Amino acid sequence: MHAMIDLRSDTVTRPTPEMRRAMAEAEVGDDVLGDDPTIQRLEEMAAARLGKEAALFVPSGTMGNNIAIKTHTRPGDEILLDREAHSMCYEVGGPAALAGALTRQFRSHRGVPDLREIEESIVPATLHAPGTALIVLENTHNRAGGAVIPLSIHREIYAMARSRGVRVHLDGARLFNAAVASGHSAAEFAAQADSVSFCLSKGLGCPVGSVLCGTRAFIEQARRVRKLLGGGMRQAGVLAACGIVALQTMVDRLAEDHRNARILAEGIADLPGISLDLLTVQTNMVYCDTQRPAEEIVARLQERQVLCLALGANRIRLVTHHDVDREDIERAIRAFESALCQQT
Ligand code: TLP
Repeated sequence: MHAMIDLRSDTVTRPTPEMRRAMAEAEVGDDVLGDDPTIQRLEEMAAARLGKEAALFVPSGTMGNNIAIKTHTRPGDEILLDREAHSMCYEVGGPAALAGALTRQFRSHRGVPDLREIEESIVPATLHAPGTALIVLENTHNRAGGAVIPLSIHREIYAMARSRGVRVHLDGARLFNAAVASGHSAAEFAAQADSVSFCLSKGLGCPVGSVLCGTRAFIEQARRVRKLLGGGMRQAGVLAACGIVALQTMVDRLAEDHRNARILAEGIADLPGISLDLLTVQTNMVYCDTQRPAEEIVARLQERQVLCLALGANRIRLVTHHDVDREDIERAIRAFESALCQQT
């Protein structure tokens, strides 16, 4: 049980005691010079886990996506992505600002893209048209409520993209949530992607870091782009050490976060003034719409020791993670009941 129940994001998790020990004991070196054995170990583990040749430790999921987009494209190329994708909504225009990429957007239904719409949006390069170089997928899909894109859809899109000569980057910030929820491995989801990034600093509990994976040639190029963006880190083995612990100990327990999200969603779905589509609650996120302004409900919940985010005028997001337990979830449900009953 925690004094403040922080459901703003799974990014708020703090390192476990085992991670702190691993940090203290990590063997380190200058990674820009290729000398950090702990980073190298993490990169090898991550590449193996995702079935890729090589991997690159990067400071954040945002940088992982931007490095991937910049490495796969040339300025002016088109990239195709969901209009609700993290790269589109929350990365400060990175694809345009850093890669000079033109973004063409598609719609998805509960996070699941439509193969035909994507295929029809592909533009071949001509004298006039820039041409589509890259498709960006996201799994789990954040703004679709942490929804899992089914493996079959990934496979269809990879096959179609390959046949059209277009590459695919998978923003797998929460790929292990998708894996645990679906019963398929992260490697299966990543199998034919040209690159995939996943975050250590979300449900896996690390303080910092993401890993970008792909072919050896891609990672070699990506390493240069990381340097360009100022993401080359020196004795960052202290951080990579947490990543190793995370991959060893924090993946399977994500199922507990998913159970807690479901309990929370079911607990608040029928409250007056709340509308919630339980079908969207597939992993560790709960999005709901509020009759009253979201900011007002967020403030009322804060008075009751529950933190969450207003992600729209009438939209609230709650995210479960390692640092909230079942008891916290029960308290959060009671806080919701009382916040919604409060007279204005
Ligand atoms: N998402 C954050 C916020 O930026 C919204 C959160 O709290 O959920 N891809 C996806 C799908 C993400 O959800 C995020 C973070 C990122 C990439 C970026 O990761 P960081 O925060 O490490 O740059």
